[in-house]
Amino acid sequence: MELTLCLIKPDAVKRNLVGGILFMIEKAGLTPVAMKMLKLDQRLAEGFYHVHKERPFFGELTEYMASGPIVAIVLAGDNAIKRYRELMGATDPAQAADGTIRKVYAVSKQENSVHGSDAPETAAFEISYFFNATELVG
Ligand code: 3AN
Repeated sequence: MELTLCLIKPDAVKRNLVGGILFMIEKAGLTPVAMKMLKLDQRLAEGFYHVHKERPFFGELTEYMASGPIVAIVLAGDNAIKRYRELMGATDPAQAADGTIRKVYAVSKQENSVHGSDAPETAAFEISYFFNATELVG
């Protein structure tokens, strides 16, 4: 059993896609064990994406992530990190495979509807960024 962090990003929350995205996640056999809606401020968005701080799109990315409510979800399952990354699809929706969340819902490379941890170390950091151990259930 592995845990990973999913964020439903502002573009998707604004377009009422929380249920549609959760439907795809649950149908793929990944199980939510913690969930909350929140609105990041600029500082929290920058802390979350600190690994990208040298990238040219860092300012735009963090502004966008603080532009509206998001939903943070901890997903559990065997091999959850890799399985959820596959379900999300490529960063650029134009490159995303059929049946992936980004192929179905994402608007652009930036407004790409969902985030997923990419390795066990990042999953541990990202889950603890939003949740206390006592908030993980199931
Ligand atoms: P992924 O979310 O697929 O792991 P990363 O980690 O390379 O992608 O990028 C983190 C986030 O930064 C992406 N989800 C996307 O919102 C944004 N991003 C990545 N590449 C670009 C880009 N070229 N232009 C604008 N935003 C980008």
